[in-house]
Amino acid sequence: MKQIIETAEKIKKLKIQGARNVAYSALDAFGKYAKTINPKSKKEFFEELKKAKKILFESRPTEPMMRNTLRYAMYMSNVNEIENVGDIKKMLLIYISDIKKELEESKEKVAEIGEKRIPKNATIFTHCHSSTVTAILKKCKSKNIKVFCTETRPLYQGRTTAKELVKAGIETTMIVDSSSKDIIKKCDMVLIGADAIGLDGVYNKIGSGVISHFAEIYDVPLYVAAESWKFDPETVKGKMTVVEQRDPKEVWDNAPKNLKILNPAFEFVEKDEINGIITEDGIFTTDVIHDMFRKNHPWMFE
Ligand code: RUB
Repeated sequence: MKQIIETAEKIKKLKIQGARNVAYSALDAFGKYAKTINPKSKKEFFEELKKAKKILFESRPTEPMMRNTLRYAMYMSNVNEIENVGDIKKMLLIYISDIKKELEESKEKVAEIGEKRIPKNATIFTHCHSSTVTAILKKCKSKNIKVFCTETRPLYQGRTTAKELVKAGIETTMIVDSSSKDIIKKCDMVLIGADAIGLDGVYNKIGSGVISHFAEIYDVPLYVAAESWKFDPETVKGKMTVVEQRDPKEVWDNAPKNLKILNPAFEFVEKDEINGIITEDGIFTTDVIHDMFRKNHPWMFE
């Protein structure tokens, strides 16, 4: 279980961040763990995997992409008549590698679709670090776009975005999170990623809810770049998406005793403030996205 615990720790401490990177690492650790165990039966094998899955699930509660990919790998390798543990193991590893390939391909599809939505010479506002968003923006290099990115307090993931875009030769300006309002007003589009897609909107890095309010007020279109793997099927079954609360020390390490600090990692973006979710299957409004997921990914709702 060592590699599972270590990976969960890295995810928890944000050494691995962003929904997609979290899903990749969890899948890798899951596969490596499956290789090392020697259970006597199919039942025992899946019981061991369930324990590993639980540790990874608990590392960050607002990450349905990770949960969906692990769920899918387990579901697909279990839903058959095969009893031989070695064969099931092989099958699980093939599914894991296929899912990783699919995540790469779907990111590329989102990037191709998203690129078409961005006009030439546009000024784009983004927040935090989303590898899906940066994949779209990098494809727009020849369109002479300009990007404003937030620093993203308290852990500054915006610096990862800034580094990536500057390296790609895109004119990028970093702003402090609290100066977002006046900058959004000047932009042609807000483009953010998502950690979770629910029935009523999406969850993304804290600050996204304020950004989306101002985009709405100033009539700046807001798009979310996120694949279907990020849909949280639990929301259909009645649960609310859980917003991860992070260590107050990230905000102020030596804070005065008795000071209360709140440090939620994510924030809800209401569906009415989203012009479209850019997925691998096309751009959808939040009203139809649930039906689309149900049609294209029925296993999610099993
Ligand atoms: C990252 C964040 C990203 C989404 C999407 O938060 O909010 O916008 O995870 O990322 P954190 P991607 O740094 O807390 O993980 O598009 O790469 O899946």
